[in-house]
Amino acid sequence: MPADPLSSSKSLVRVPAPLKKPYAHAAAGPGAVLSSIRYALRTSGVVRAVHVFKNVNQRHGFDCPGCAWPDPDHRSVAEFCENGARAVAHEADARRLSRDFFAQHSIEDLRARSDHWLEQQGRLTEPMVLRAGSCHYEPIAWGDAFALAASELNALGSPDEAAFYTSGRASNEAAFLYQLFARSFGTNNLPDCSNMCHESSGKGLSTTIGVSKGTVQLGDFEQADLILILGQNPGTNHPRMLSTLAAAARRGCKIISVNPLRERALEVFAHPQKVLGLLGYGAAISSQYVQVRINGDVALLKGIMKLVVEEDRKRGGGVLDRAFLEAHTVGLDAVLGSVDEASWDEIVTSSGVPREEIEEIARTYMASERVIACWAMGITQHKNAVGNVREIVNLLALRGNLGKAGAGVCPVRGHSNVQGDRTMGVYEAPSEEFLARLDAGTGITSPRAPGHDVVATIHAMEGGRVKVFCALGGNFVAATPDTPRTAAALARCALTVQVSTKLNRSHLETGRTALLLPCLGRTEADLQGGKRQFVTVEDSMSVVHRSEGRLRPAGEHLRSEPWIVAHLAAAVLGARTRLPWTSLVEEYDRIRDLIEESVEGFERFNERVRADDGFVLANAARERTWSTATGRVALTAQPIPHIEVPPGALLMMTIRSHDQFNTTIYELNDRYRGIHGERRVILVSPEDLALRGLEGGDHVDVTSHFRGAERTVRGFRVVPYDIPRGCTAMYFPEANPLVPLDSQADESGTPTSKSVVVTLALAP
Ligand SMILES: Nc1nc2c(c(=O)[nH]1)N[C@H]1C(S)=C(S)[C@@H](COP(=O)(O)OP(=O)(O)OC[C@H]3O[C@@H](n4cnc5c(=O)[nH]c(N)nc54)[C@H](O)[C@@H]3O)O[C@H]1N2
Ligand SMILES: Nc1nc2c(c(=O)[nH]1)N[C@H]1C(S)=C(S)[C@@H](COP(=O)(O)OP(=O)(O)OC[C@H]3O[C@@H](n4cnc5c(=O)[nH]c(N)nc54)[C@H](O)[C@@H]3O)O[C@H]1N2
Ligand SMILES: [Mo]
Repeated sequence: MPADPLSSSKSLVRVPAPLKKPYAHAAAGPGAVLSSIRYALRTSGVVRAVHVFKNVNQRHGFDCPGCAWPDPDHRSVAEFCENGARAVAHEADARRLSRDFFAQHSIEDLRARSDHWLEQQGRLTEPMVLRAGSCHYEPIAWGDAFALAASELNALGSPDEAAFYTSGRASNEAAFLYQLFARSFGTNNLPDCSNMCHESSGKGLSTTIGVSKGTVQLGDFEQADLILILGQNPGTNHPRMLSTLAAAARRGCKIISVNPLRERALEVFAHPQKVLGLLGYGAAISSQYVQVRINGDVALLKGIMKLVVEEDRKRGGGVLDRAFLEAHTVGLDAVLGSVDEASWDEIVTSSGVPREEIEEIARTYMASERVIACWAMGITQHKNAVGNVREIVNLLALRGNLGKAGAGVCPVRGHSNVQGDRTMGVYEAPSEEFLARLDAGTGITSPRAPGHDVVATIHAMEGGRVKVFCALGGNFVAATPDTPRTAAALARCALTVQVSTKLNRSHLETGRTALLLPCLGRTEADLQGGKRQFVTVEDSMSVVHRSEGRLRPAGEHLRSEPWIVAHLAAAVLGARTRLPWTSLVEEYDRIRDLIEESVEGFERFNERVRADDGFVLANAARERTWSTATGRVALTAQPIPHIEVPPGALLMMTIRSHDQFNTTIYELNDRYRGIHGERRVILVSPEDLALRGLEGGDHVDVTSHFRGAERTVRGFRVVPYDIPRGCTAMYFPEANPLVPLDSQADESGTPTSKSVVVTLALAP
């Protein structure tokens, strides 16, 4: 196999040549596969690696923990991508973290290490405790760990002084038990990673089309005439989506990408499976690439709508889908008003996209009968993020692109089961309908007062109102905004509990006492009562299916997430609960039976999920039934947002590199962007650099500005990059100390990680 020329580069920061001509090497090509195989061999060893790759996303294998993109009905032998392979290899790590490791390394010592180093130390193998005043974690027996948690939780003045965080990798079974435990304990404090991710999509969609999820299925991508990709970088974050896009492009479907960066994998792409057959070839993905300004999406969408409406008027109808609009929507006049009001000056200045380019998009949109809009974090992490989503709905509705084959909305989820966790009730603001059904099915009496989301939890810890913090996976302190502030908030807790597979920053920024509870990962066989169990997950398109690990667990003391949650619940609730917690986890069918009784849409759960491809949850909006207040799609007038960026300042977005999964850093490279060996970088346009007298490779201190407060990170290297003037990008999580905790999206509360106002100064 030919080596990938970019990944073999040894230079520290490879500054990419101006991207005037198309990137010559196909993304996800030979280098992609080679690099994940190399990574797997290094971390897992040959036998384990082969075993792992054979079972990813197969019907009787485990669900890839990489992302939430669905599996096609016709799976190829290896239905995974480079990054999925890497996520899997990272979990199947042959290295072990023993009690000796913790005896050798104090908390202070570990704090001084990089996140990359921490995750590279191997799998956690036994429960550990950090006792008040101690500098080292020490082993603790499972039973003693639960007793300790129980005594701290039961000593609280109120159940609302505890918060239970979930990261989106937890299975449906684990998530269901977890929220059941929190609500049995007496609180809705169930913050989750969704609060920082697609919360804005959920809010925007539930209030417009009446469901909080996407409406399309994989089959719709085979019928669409146009796919819009807004604020999403699938080449890196959802590589298997590229297969779907490439297939669509090959049959003539238009694909328009809207992004401040020219993400190479969206421009050119080669199919990794073809590469395995030594056939590597590339195909143009995007028919049009629109380099919008950060947060210029509403202006751009407004411009497209303006042209669509004008054309309809010019032709005397036939462009707008009047039949759909009259039968299915309310609020059209308000939308038309906002479209008429917007001036071209404002549209072009705010979007940063020339009028001719917007005209080209509008022509393609009007020539397409079936349009899908996909989006991710570039849309959801802004102050006006919910408005962004509503404007996407407006655009689609104008031509009836909702609830019909080959058309609809597709918020592309991040974590592999983040959507399922919500379906299972991991949500701080559940509806009365959900709670009533849960209570009827389980016999508990759920609290009704809404709980804290992620940002509110941090505030409550700061204020001493939350004293016990428990996390089912994730890396709370690194993933949340304002890192030092969040760390200080956690330090005020009496107890922090982390259920984890690998060491991370959140194990080091703890409460007075801390528990580290090691769990099985997706890839590992989960034996209960001598019988191998499977769990279930829900993908981005509402398909619920099985996931069953095969590997020998990384250690004999590891327990499954459902087991840990159930035993914690039994210890904490004692005689206060009538639920048979420990018996539920002896046979997971029993958990699923309880889910069937307690959650809408899970009739005959155990039977249906045993079908080869699982089953699809009903989605009313797909059938043009709108569960909104009016029973119709709510069209809304969205103002073009204006973020105040003072002269000299830049608008900064935090983005993911190729070699990371959220806070887990696999390697220090970002191959498709040509950045190697360094993550503490800031991407700036050559014009903005020249204005500031800066050059590529310079070290700068970056300061964010919000409501008069300043936050600074030091010594980031400047990379000249093809990015609109006035815009800049840095990596998540290195840039999180710059993201102000109180800068949140309206309605959804999502931290505005894609619009941070910053200034640069040459580092002394
Ligand atoms: N390998 C890998 N896969 C992952 C993850 C990972 O870290 N690594 N994370 C998972 C998770 S939890 C999630 S949520 C998804 C995230 O998937 P993405 O949303 O694709 O991830 P980000 O890197 O945050 O990318 C945001 C993209 O939006 C663009 N963007 C930023 N601001 C704007 C804007 O204002 N307008 C527009 N139009 N574009 C904008 C950025 O340039 C970037 O291309 O990926 C999931 N999959
Ligand atoms: N600035 C900025 N901040 C962001 C974002 C951004 O774009 N910019 N994105 C946000 C988004 S979209 C998200 S989803 C959040 C992510 O926030 P989180 O979900 O909290 O973070 P992750 O990095 O995905 O969590 C990684 C940790 O999960 C643990 N883990 C891995 N597998 C398992 C498992 O099977 N079980 C258990 N129990 N633990 C496991 C490992 O210990 C690992 O260290 O971050 C958000 N933060
Ligand atoms: Mo996410």
